[in-house]
Amino acid sequence: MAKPKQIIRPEDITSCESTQQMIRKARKDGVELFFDRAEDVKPCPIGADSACCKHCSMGPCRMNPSDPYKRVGVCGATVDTIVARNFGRMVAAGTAAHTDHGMAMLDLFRGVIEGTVTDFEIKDHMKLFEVAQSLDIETQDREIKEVAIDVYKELEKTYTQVDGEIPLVKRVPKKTLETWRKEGIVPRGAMREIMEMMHRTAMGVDQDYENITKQISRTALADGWGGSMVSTDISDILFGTPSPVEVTVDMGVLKEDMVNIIVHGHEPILLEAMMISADAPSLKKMATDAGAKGINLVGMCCSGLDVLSRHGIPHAGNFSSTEAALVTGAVDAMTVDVQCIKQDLHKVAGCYDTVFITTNYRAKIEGALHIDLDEHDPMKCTDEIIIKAVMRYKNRNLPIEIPRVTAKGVHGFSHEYIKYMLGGSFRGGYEPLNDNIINGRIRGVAGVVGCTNPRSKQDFSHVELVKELIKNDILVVQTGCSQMALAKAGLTTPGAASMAGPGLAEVCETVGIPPILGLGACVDNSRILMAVSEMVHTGGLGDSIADLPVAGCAPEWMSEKAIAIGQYFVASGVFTVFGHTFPITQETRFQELLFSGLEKKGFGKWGFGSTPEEMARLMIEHIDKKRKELGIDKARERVLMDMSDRRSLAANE
Ligand code: NFS
Ligand code: SF4
Repeated sequence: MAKPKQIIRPEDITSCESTQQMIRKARKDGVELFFDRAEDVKPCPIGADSACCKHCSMGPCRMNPSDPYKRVGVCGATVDTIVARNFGRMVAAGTAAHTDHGMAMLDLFRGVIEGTVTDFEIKDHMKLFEVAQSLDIETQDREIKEVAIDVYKELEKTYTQVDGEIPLVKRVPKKTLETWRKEGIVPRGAMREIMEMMHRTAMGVDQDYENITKQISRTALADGWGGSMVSTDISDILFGTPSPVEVTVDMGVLKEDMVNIIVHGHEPILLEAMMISADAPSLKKMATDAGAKGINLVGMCCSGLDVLSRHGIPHAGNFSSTEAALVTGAVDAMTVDVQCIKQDLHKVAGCYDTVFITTNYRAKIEGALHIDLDEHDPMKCTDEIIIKAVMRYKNRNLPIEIPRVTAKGVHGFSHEYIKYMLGGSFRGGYEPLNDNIINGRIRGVAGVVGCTNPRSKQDFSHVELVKELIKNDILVVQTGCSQMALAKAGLTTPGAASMAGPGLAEVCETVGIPPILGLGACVDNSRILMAVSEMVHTGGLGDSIADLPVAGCAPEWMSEKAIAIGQYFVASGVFTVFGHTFPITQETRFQELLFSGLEKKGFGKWGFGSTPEEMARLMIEHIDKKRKELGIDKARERVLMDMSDRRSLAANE
């Protein structure tokens, strides 16, 4: 007799209360979610260790993960070659995703400059001029349009240049750039690097894992300092650089008496256009005529984070909650563009009569309604989406259950704003941050970013890790689904300083900021690169990014994009820890190179932790090691001593 299937408790699947509630509802409704499939579809143990190759039809060839050097592929490829090639292709895919997204932003920018796109404009002139100056483009006494054309031409090289160095490396700290030049890994143009990565990892080409690793770094750097950074800069120029804004998050942002539209995906243009449509008097009237109180636009995943940072649009949740939001039955339309969109959203939407629409020609879903968003007339698409959503509202006939869970928090930090908030408008700069790191109030800075994954309890590692870090006086910067995990947990408020260590709490209270700063979508990890570069340029903390007391982590990652991000942080000099799984065969020379060899060459390195405590420990140890190398470890001991003296004085008073 078949063993009865074990039912896992929702509270063991996710820390997110609203998602737990919706898992229960889905079970009652007989609707399958990806959490269920994560149980049914066990990961292939050989694939999980990346110990197989299917790059040609002499294979697929499986290695022996428990004795990795016992076997080679039919062509003779060793396990090091195989794992390095697989890793390289993940980086190429992740880089392609971010750079193609950046390319779409550049297309839009070009349309705006040429006047073929008329619904958007250059909104942030100051950012345009700053970007221009960082590229050595003359701005003095020049028209906006002239500068914009030059910025466009220069940034296009990020993609198309076949030789030389991508333009944004002008922002990289000198010593870091020297390390790259020495190693021969300064990216030329993203298209070239991705192409070469794919070529070199094909059957019978590059079969030296160290040489492959150089191209892995070069490709990833074309993402971080290329495609992703272009995407952030252009989005800021067109839609405005974010500044702190209070936002409501979690599934309770859906409203039973409104037309609810969720926008999920990655390119900000869809939600920006939706905002314009949702504001059109005729469409608003259509919604109220249908008996609704209005149109309720809500974001999810990175699209949501973009408009949450810029406009304070409410956010319903991260990657693991996208199906769950549909289970509420309250979503009248869900509209998606590219990346991280599960194919079964279409099916789940069907179970609840939600209109599910794809909008990007690159990303269609079989059977789903496609309404193409053309940047030359974006509202044609978004108006139609709203009309369809209103129709669905009018014909609602299924019971609705919206979790009554919301949290408020402050988001929308940028490296520019960090500069301003620390120094005030007259003496904006990173000196106060560096000073507080040097004097030991702040122990270091950590970037906690990345996805959620049904194979890891949703949000749990993000929240526990960040709590541990701030408790240890480490200032945390965040992006992506991780930022949303902390937002839902209510920790992105200035009040969260009470959970921070005494030094960090003091700084946060003085400046009036949370100890956890949300910087936006995953492409906005480029803001973290800019922030760490500013820390180096400001001085006192070494000459390269690798000298800084900083660390990064993606505790619940799932996407190839996360691997590309991890690698560009490592190549830039940051110790980067991943959680729950890592696509590598243990005890191979490739692993040794990634986890320690790279650091000896002046880069960062990878780390792995299976629990949030272990990840925190690795990060804190690294930060302390860097403090010691900088000779600032004693200052922290003094400051902590002072604080405990002050506290015992206060207690005796
Ligand atoms: Ni980043 Fe954003 Fe989320 Fe992961 Fe996907 S939405 S780009 S890849 S899952 S953080
Ligand atoms: Fe096997 Fe080599 Fe072909 Fe890979 S490239 S499948 S290791 S024969």
